Amino acid sequence: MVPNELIQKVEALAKEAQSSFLAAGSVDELYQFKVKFLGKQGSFSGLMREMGKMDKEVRPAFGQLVNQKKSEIEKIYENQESDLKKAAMADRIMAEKMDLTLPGPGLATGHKHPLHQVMDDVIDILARIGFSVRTGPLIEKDWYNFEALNIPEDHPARDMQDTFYIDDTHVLRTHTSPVQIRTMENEKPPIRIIAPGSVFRSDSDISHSPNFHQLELLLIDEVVSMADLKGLISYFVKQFFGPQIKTRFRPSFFPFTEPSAEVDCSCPICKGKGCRVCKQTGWVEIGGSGLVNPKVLQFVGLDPKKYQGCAFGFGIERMAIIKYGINDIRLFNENNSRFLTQF
Ligand code: 2NL
Repeated sequence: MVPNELIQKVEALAKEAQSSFLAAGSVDELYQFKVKFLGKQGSFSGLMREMGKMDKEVRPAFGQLVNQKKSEIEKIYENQESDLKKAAMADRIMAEKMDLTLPGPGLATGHKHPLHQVMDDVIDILARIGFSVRTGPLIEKDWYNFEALNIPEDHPARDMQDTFYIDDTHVLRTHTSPVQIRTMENEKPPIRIIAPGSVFRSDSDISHSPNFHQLELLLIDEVVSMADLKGLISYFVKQFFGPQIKTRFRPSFFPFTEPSAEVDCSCPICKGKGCRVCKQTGWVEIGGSGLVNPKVLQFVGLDPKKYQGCAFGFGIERMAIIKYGINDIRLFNENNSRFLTQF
């Protein structure tokens, strides 16, 4: 028979182990109790070692008792371990749960190149008041680029240093005027068109690019005057730069217009006070204009006694430079996203 006090000792130890296991708040804590009670140097092993000092008759029953209590405690340990592991997993799932309703990180989307924005804006403004877009070839016959525009053989605009020649009779167009010549040849007045597009001149520095963009406007009807031209351009300038921007016309000369006028507007950057963009003058030059030279009408087979016209031409890069205060035309072609994403 096992003495009562030994039985109580085993049961007290079993109780202590059970309540420790059940009190463990985490798997780690539980492992520490496992080592303490069930490990090789633990309390139950200690009881077994004490058997050596016991009477021979007591040993088998005591050993049985300890083993039975130990296996009960091991069961409790296993249940508790599985409960704690489940709870830990449930906590982890909660903590790592994805909120699928949160917005995504967003895709970096591109946008129109600033030159295309300006091009589309100016086309839009003029299309709304009845002008239609016409396009034409980049490689032009000498006739369309020069002759029909009353630019004779010896004119400085035909100089080798300005024009890219393809062969004796073909050039890279130096302006979009050939598109208007072709339109006047092929369509009947009234003509209200704009010719936007790429043009080429052998010139390259901070304010000149060998390939830039232009937009020219042409209006042909039975009665067209400088008043129509000034009204059109003033309206366009206010639409593009803002309602407070003034327009100024200075007498000038172009072979294809008579009379001709240079077009300035009050500086949209400093509102006319004077700044870097307008070189402290308060005014910036945006393009040229005039009434279509009767000689040009004759060249395309329109009767100058019946028809009159006005025209206006400007550079797209120049418009963008003025509107946004850009200081180097070459930035448009560098594809530097730190420049491009500002617009
Ligand atoms: C400028 C000057 C201009 C025109 C373009 C034109 C076209 C035909 C007939 C008459 Cl078909 N004129 N175009 C007229 C005056 C000026 O452009 O400085 N452009 C950047």
